[in-house]
Amino acid sequence: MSTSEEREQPTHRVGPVPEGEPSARPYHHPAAGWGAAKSVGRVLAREKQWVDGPRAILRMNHENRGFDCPGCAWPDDTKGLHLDICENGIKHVTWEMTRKRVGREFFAAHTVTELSSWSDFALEDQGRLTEPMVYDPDTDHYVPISWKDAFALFGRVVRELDSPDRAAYYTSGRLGNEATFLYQLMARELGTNNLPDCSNMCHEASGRALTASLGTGKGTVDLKDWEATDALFVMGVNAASNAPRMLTALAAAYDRGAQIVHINPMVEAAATRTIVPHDFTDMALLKATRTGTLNLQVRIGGDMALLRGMAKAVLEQARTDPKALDQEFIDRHTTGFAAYRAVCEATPWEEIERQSGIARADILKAARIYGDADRSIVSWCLGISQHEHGVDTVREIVNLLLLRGNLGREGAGPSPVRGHSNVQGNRTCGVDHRPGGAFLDRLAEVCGIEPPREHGLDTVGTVEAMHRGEVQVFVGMGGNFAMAAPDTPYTWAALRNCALTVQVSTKLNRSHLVHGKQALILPCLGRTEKDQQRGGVQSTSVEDSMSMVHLSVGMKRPASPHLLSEPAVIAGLARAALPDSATPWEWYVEDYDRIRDTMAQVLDGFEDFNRRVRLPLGFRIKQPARELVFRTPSGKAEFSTAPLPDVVPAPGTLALGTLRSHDQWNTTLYSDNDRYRGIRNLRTLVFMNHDDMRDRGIAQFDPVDITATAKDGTTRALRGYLAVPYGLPRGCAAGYMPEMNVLVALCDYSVQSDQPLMKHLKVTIAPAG
Ligand SMILES: Nc1nc2c(c(=O)[nH]1)N[C@H]1C(S)=C(S)[C@@H](COP(=O)(O)OP(=O)(O)OC[C@H]3O[C@@H](n4cnc5c(=O)[nH]c(N)nc54)[C@H](O)[C@@H]3O)O[C@H]1N2
Ligand SMILES: Nc1nc2c(c(=O)[nH]1)N[C@H]1C(S)=C(S)[C@@H](COP(=O)(O)OP(=O)(O)OC[C@H]3O[C@@H](n4cnc5c(=O)[nH]c(N)nc54)[C@H](O)[C@@H]3O)O[C@H]1N2
Ligand SMILES: [Mo]
Repeated sequence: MSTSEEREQPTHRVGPVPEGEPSARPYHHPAAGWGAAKSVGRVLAREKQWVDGPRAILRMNHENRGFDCPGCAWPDDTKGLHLDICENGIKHVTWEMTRKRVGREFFAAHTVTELSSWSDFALEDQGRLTEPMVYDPDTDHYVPISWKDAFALFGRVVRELDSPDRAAYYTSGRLGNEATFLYQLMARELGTNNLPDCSNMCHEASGRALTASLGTGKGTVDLKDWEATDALFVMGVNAASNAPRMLTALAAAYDRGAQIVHINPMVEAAATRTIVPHDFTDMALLKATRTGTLNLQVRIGGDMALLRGMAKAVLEQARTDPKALDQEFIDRHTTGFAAYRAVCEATPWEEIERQSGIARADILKAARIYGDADRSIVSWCLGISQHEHGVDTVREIVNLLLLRGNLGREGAGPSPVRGHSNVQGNRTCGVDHRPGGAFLDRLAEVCGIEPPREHGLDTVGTVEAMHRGEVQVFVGMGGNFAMAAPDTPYTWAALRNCALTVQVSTKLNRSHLVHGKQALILPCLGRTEKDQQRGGVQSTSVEDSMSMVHLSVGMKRPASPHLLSEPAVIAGLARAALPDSATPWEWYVEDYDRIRDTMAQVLDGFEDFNRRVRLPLGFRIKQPARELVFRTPSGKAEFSTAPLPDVVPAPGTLALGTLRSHDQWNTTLYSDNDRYRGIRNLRTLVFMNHDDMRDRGIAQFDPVDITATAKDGTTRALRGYLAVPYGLPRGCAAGYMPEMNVLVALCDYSVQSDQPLMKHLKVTIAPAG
């Protein structure tokens, strides 16, 4: 294997050109509040959206009369969806609603080679795509193509493949449920389960762990539980930036007297205090509410040890206090308890302290909070899942919850914070490279197709297969694969190796420039836009982090008359590739109720879909684990007994995690600032512990070289990044995605979840050479 240094290294800037000199100053204001309001004003001004922007925001998330916020997957308020908005949701909506357009004149004026030197920010900043384009290799320009010819090109290439497995169909978690269902139907009717998705890089570990422990791939709690719980454990999430509406729930919990423990190597803004953004009195009076009662700065990857320490403490307590455990729950609903107790007893405190980086006394504090609470919720995001031992760690979360019967009752249970607004719905509706047999049987019966039974490729597998030439067609239904996937140069070489790449997108991005021999850009409607079909204005449904399914209806005039909806694009692709298909693709697109009627027959929990999705707040998909019904081999909730992983960095090395700044949405950048971490005008940075910097003779803003060593021994480097001292535990470092994907080797994925190790790179950092 060649080292990445020999491959094409990205040299473009990701964020915008900084507006001034870099600076790093601690942020002393509460999260949200006026800092957020000011930032919203700037965004509305930049996109020239003073009138439409606020109007759209008032229509967001409103009892099935508005559209679902295309931002994060945090659920809507339970009290009738009043104005529960957030700064980053507004940024995201206005990003889609911009008045700027990128039409055929733009593509005529710029070659792909020229555009490749532009920043990712500048590409998206051109505005909304307006018509289908095809790559012309003779001139190195994208040129207009009709929808009919674009579909025909796809159909021709796909029909010529020697196997349906030579194509892969990627989804980013934006896609509505109806389009998702059609998309997986197309792939399976064609004969492949190659359905890589962003979940493969996101919460794959959570899904696998919860399925193994509880027989469900999802969390079991909803917002009402958040409102009723006594203790919240918030792990590995930067909520103020990435799930800002969680701030409201945290503030309310604090006001109610609940305990809130934040477990994170960084003390993030959501761990301290907030001004609830939609509470106008609080805003006017600058009234801040605390959002945390205890902070534990765990070492990167040390969460499992911390959780085991808490469990050990609960078990020690149980020797003298019969109420420490919920023995009745354990006896009736679980299996494997004795083995788990033995593992906890056999794990020495010294090892727990060393691996977690937390002193025993502090672990005992957290354990006491857990032991004193009648009802506890553990919530988590990427800080837990994007690790080698992500599955074991999520299972350890469940172990801890089971000890005190924190499942199947109000105010208790596991609560993963999902990423994209419909990433959970994508899985529910069939985007899964490892589909279950029962689902395929129903799909076969209802849709009259012969779905393939062998597992397909996930994200990492797809990159490998494209590299080897085994996958020759890549379709991206949304997303920005070239930047989101690991090992940037390797992924780019893989995409360039394809015969055809098809990107269905709303805005220009890097994945249009890093393309196959033939390439299509297919522009689609955004969620805010009116979707007019033969049967009238259509709505689509989405599922949030807490399994609530509700309708989303766009109302804005489409950015261009030539845009198609995602279901229409999929139907066009499918008909071209499957001219004799008995699936009524065109008929489905005329009226999405017809798609929903089919989905109701195929998908568990979607009975009577069309009626229930029109209820004022939609409906909640039934959660067997919530009812204490466990679809596990034993029929019970299963304790796990994995040994603690060794996560202590080798001498001289550091553990580095990649994360998002406040002003970005995955690969979409809004600015070079990271307000809550006090950073301005700088993205090419690495946060380091003060003493780790001193040991290496590095001062603030010194340029450094970061070298990552992969599992296979190869190295990847980023040069000239600026060091920023930050309150991180020793041995831990952090920097921004997607820039740092250059450091993530493709072979560095978890053997448990196949997820790239985006939160745990083994690096050395030295003054720039
Ligand atoms: N505005 C905005 N909202 C978003 C997104 C966005 O980019 N912008 N992205 C969406 C998506 S797809 C997702 S998946 C989510 C992501 O939401 P997050 O999970 O918050 O995403 P990251 O920025 O990667 O931050 C990871 C957090 O985990 C912490 N962490 C890192 N390593 C560890 C560890 O070993 N243990 C613990 N306990 N913590 C650790 C980091 O300090 C950081 O606070 O947000 C979604 N919402
Ligand atoms: N190093 C590192 N890498 C990571 C992560 C990390 O923490 N660290 N996080 C991973 C995670 S959690 C995720 S989820 C992935 C995200 O990976 P992706 O989902 O692939 O990336 P996004 O940046 O969310 O995709 C943005 C693009 O989506 C398109 N888009 C926006 N709205 C729509 C729409 O309505 N329809 C369609 N068809 N297209 C639309 C736009 O063209 C835009 O350019 O990245 C992963 N990559
Ligand atoms: Mo994600």
